[in-house]
Amino acid sequence: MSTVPPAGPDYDVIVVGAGYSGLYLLHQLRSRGRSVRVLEAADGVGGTWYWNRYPGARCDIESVEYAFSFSEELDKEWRWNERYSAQPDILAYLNTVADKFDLRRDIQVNTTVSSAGYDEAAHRWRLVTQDGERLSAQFCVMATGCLSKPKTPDIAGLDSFAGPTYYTSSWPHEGVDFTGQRVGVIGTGSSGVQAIPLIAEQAAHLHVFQRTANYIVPAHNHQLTDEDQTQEELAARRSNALDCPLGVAFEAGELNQLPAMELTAEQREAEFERLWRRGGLIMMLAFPDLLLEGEANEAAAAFLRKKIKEKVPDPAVAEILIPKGFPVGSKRLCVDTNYYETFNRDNVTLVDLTATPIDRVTPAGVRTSPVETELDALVMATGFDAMTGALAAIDIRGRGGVALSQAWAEGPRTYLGLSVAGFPNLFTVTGPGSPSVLSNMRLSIEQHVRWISDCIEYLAEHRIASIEATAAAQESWVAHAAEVAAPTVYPRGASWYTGANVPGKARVFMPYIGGVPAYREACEKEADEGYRGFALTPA
Ligand code: FAD
Ligand code: N01
Repeated sequence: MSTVPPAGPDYDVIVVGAGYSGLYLLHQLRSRGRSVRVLEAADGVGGTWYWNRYPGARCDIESVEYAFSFSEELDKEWRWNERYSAQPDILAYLNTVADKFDLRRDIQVNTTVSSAGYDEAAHRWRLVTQDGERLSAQFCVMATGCLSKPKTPDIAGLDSFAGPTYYTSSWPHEGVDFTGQRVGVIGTGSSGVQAIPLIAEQAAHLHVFQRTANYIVPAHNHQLTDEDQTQEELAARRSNALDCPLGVAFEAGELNQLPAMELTAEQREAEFERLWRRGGLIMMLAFPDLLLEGEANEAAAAFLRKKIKEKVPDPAVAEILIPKGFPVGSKRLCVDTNYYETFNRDNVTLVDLTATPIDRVTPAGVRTSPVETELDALVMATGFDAMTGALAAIDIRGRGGVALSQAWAEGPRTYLGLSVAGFPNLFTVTGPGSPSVLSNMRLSIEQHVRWISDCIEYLAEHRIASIEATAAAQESWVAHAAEVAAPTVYPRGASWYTGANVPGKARVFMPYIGGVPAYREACEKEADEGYRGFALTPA
């Protein structure tokens, strides 16, 4: 019996975050008899889909594959309207999930966790919220999201702008009407690429401030019918997705298996064209060697450059839109609807920040050397402190009071992206070191939630008080993850995958590139063999 009195209400598990991960964790853990409290900073559920309400926000994993797979009843009750659903539909879906499985009664919204410390004697996590509320639990699961902590852009004078500044990552719920306004958008990653075409349709004039041109493929979004989402179709897709490195469904024979250079130039072109017409992220899998640095990757880059020139007749504008200096895929591929066509409009100006960098934001607008662009509104599509940002924002202390930020000073180190040595009874969902953002996140979230729930059940059955990744297992996993990433293009780009978008952040390629099937096998082996990579302390 512990001598440390529980601080505040005590649970089996506290989950931080109520997006896809937090919702499914609550459902799983509660149905296995655990007492669970979910703490969420927002005033509603949905995570990513609660916050990112900018015009054009939608998924780029097909809706039917982005939907939870755990309930046939839910499948039957919900219908997706589009191949790639818009944010309001996905948020409505997640709210339906919360209602259908009666989740809200255990979710505490408007609650930001500011610290979490491990009480070694009691084997419990003690959490404190921004409002000073204290709660404790045997296990703490961080379902805080990989793309949930907006990055603070390093642009001088940002606060001095006289007009409104909107962040795509925390867009006003009531929407924004840009009619008649001169609008500036800074940022041309996935968020900017989705928002820019729609803002251009509304604004009097749109100025797009581009620092890096991205590789972009078309969505070819379209309406879905009931036949697209029968139970048989969903089952087939889910089963196919399990075998795909990215966790997305391809039918047998749909993907070419030959290295790019074993085909003639015409055959390669035809293959790229086929996937371009299909639309979406499948372009990344056109050739098995595409994501290795070399000729295959350069062939893909050449194909995408050609497409830009076809879509944008003004050669000077097309040249600015052509990505330079990094391989295809090393920064996340964007998926668009009407992005390039937007730059053919008379009311859109593309500002090349590599030629004229932003000097500062002024009360009147944005000054790039040597001109000042006057604006009525500014939109920041400047991205996230990805994968570690939301965790770093919480003062997390493990054994001996060691801070997670200290343990990760040189980049995140985890065992399987699920657990950190020195931080017993703490789990991370889709953490660094797991396929996470390189996969269909819904699939990877479900896999993690089941693994964590199984593990917690095992510990209860075997009367184990604490579980902690061993330093040896962690180091071996970190080394393996680095080894599989090394020959790929991923570590090369100055991307958020590597922390390069946040000044001062350690440069480490964070997700696991070994693929969903190999990763799942490693997790299953760990559980099947009784958690040999972990130290277990009996109660
Ligand atoms: P999140 O949805 O990020 O939820 C985390 C929650 O934790 C948030 O609600 C946050 O408020 C809360 N939180 C964080 N810190 C604290 C704290 N200290 N205290 C309390 N609460 C806290 N992935 C795909 O696979 N396919 C897609 O098409 C896709 N599209 C995307 C589009 C956008 C615009 C973005 C930004 C991401 C997209 N992603 C996509 C990735 C997406 O983040 C995941 O698919 C998924 O939604 C993540 O769910 P989650 O529950 O793990 O995290
Ligand atoms: O963020 P980003 P995002 N001055 O980091 C620029 C997911 N997602 O929100 O590349 C000028 O990709 C920055 O320029 P640079 C998806 O995983 C999915 O768009 O650093 N510019 C870049 O252009 C995605 O990858 C969807 O040179 C500055 C942009 O801002 C991830 O979320 C939709 C700057 C940031 O791009 C993040 O996407 C949306 C500065 N100081 C998001 N600072 C789907 O389609 C930054 N930039 C499903």
